[in-house]
Amino acid sequence: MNKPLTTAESQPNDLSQFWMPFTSNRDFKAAPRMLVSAKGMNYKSHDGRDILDGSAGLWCVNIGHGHPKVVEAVKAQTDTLEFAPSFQFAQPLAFELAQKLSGITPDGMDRIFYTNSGSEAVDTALKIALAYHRIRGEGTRTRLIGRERGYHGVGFGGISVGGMVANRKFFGPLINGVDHLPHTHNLAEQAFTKGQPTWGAHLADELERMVALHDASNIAAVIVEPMAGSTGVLVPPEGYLQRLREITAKHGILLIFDEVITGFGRLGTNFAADRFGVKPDLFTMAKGLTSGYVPMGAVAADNKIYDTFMSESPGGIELFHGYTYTAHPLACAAAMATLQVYEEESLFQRAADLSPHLEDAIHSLKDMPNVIDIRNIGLVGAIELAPRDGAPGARGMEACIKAYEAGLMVRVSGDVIALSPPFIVEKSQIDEMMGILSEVIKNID
Ligand code: PXG
Ligand code: PLP
Repeated sequence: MNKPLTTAESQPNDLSQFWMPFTSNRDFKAAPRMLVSAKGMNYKSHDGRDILDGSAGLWCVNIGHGHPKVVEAVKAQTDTLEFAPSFQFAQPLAFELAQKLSGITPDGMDRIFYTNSGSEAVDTALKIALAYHRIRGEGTRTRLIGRERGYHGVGFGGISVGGMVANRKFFGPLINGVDHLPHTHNLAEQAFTKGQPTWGAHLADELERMVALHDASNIAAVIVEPMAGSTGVLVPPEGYLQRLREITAKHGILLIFDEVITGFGRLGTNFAADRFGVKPDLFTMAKGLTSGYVPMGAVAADNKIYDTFMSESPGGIELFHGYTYTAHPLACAAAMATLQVYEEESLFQRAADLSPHLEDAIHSLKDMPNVIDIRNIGLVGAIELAPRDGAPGARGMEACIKAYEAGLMVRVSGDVIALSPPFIVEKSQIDEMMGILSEVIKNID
């Protein structure tokens, strides 16, 4: 029987129905942190306070909140065409956006497959890799290689190649035939490095061991985040990504960069591929694509991959994959307007220009209590706190809550505090963030 819209069990202010993601529901619902509006660099909390956005929402709101150009574009699109199917039909913005995107993707990576999130983009990239090898007659290439401490979203593909234990351990055997490269984080060798660590490129050579073990003819793809974000900001060692590129190319293995966080200016360039001068075969994007105003993700593929599907598949549908909301008109409108804002306000350059200031400011917290590492690249910074005995993550979570109470939103992963502000941030606001964080860190034991 249909329930009426209001029932006895849904009272105003009843928080029990929304099962919150990646959150302690019990702790949150006992002491909620509710955000009710946002503009520019600030959220407004339910108790009327301004909360400085140190994390661009969840690493996505690169242009800042409530930008009128994107807001207007989405409103206008709603009036014109709110939905159109992308299976066997299409709407023009999908093509216009792909064309615009191809103007900023690395040369020869001009083919765009849309999804609705980063997780879907990861699944899509892995499926394209498998299908690509099969369609060109190398269907034995099925093995996927991820990396320890990798985060590739929460789909079964993403958690299989991902390497965050808590995200994997409850979910059975996952997908078959996956190996993991070692992660590149090593405090003894790298603590308090500014920018890229010099130690660690040799860890890419582990891929040669995997090739020796399995044979290249069985390996489809390697997927890594160029800079690992979710797992606590792991900056790639100098030469590491170049080495992965050399080894994958040598053995005919596709290299997939997961640029869900690093894409769209976060490292001061269009993509991390540009920053590090390494071109993958496929890469994912999401978050900054629409600055989070409407959900959207995408995969960019090397033209040769798309061309192979067009020339080698027998006719009819070339790739049996897609989402109801692939190329959703509102998402396309948000992305078009967001890309325009990036361009008009030179925001990627602004992120690059602010990077030295963030670096100096964050490294000034070096001698605070319990701080065991500080790292940074582009407009990303991280402060790693020592874990409490027997309670890893507790100190980090306390820092997150205390910062919020003091008017600053940060992301915490375990005991790592991550900062990734919108690119419109002012230097004075970066300083304000450090002021709050230093008080917070001083006041937790
Ligand atoms: N790949 C990477 C590299 C990501 O960072 C995803 C895939 C999944 O995207 P979706 O849109 O499905 O969430 C991500 C997402 C954090 C944090 O605080 C990071 C993400 C999401 C939420 C929180 O580190 N990254
Ligand atoms: N489940 C059912 C029963 C469906 O009909 C569909 C789509 O038609 C899906 C899942 C997939 O949904 P989406 O295309 O939004 O990913």
